[in-house]
Amino acid sequence: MGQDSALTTAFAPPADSVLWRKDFLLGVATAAYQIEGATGEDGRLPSIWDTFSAIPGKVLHGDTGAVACDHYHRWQQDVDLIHGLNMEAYRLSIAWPRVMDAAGNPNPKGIAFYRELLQSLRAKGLKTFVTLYHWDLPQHLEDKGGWVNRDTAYRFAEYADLMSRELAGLVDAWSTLNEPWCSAMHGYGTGHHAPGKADNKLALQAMHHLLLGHGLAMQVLRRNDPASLKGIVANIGRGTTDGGTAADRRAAELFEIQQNNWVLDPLLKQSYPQGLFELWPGTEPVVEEGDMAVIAAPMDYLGINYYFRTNVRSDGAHGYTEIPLDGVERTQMGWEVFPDGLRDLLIGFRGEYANLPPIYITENGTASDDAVQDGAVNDAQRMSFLNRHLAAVDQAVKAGVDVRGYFIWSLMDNFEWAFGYERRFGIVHVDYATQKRTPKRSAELVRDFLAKRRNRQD
Ligand code: IFM
Repeated sequence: MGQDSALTTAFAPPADSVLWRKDFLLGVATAAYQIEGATGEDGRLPSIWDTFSAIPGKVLHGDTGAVACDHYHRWQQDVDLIHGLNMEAYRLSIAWPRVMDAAGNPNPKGIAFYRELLQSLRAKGLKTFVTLYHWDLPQHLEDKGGWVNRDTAYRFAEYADLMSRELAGLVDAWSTLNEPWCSAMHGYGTGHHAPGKADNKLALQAMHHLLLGHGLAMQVLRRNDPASLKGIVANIGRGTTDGGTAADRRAAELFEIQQNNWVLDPLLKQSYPQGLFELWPGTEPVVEEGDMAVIAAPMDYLGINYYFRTNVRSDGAHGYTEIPLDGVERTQMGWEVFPDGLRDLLIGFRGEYANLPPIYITENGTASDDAVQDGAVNDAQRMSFLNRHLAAVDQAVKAGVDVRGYFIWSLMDNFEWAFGYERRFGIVHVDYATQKRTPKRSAELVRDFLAKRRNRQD
């Protein structure tokens, strides 16, 4: 497995690590559909993930989010859990289909759920990072074309308007979208995610409307909740090649262009990267006058989610093909553990984007096949993973990148989309038969570090 065993049993950052700085925020993250369950309660409407996961063969073992971690009913216990782990911040998402009906009217019961949750987090001194869209589009909007339909961007801004009027003052940082790359590419390009369409041209149009929705939402968030931070969360990936030709090197560049620049260039440079259309000719989206300026509205922060590296070579035409490397450490997802990628991408973005906002690492973590044994879960591989990625963040900070916090994905094991419940990303184990939560060893180690940091005199 190639683990660094010296790092697996402890969480002890060096004295000069940014992790010791009390203003470097440490927290945990989740998302509504992955933990809440209660998909038919209190007026919640169906989402695209309810529809998609009900189709045989779309999700491993036929799992759905109908119950998930039953967080909708157990949220008080979960807030205590987060607080008990000494976390300083909690990143969650709001389920759009829970808070608005199909005519755009508020659903008071759904809104009350999030208001009470946020009030309770605030009462415990936790900072709240709230994502408006973590993939659970109301099905009635997908029925009208979903993100391929420009109108969805305007509906999203209405939803952002409602939420920021209702919840103003309870949110420290709003994020409009989580990982638009996944919504566009997996939702409309590969079809691996809801709504399951598979056409790159649709994916590019969906991305444009997602980003337009982001820009429109930024305007209403600024108006309704001026004191909060506002931004977006992008998933980034490292692309490298073990091939020796110029075409292989260009393939690695193209990989990163579609993975990173497709999202970051419109936000920070007001344009789509040309390499995207070299890779996928004929997929240029319809862009109306003024859209790019709306999309590129200044942000208070950029959320970065990082998980792995992809090795590619030229496909012999104008694209890349993935060539998995042998002998590297991989997670339960099959993803390569590659902390240097996070450091190198952060440093690269700092050079590439003059207007790069302050960064929060809004997700980083690993899945492992964890089981409770004698009441405990020894997830040594996870602690090693977290240690090495936090060290990579520290290196980026020392190189001048303005990173202000880090959220572990995830608080607890949950519905891992097309992989259902088999893949376990939590620092807290969930027994889905009983809903018992058991903090894993990594959770205990982070908890103890946070207590030490809090009590340190400096
Ligand atoms: O579980 C997901 C999350 O919803 C979005 N980012 C990646 C995680 C792990 O796949």
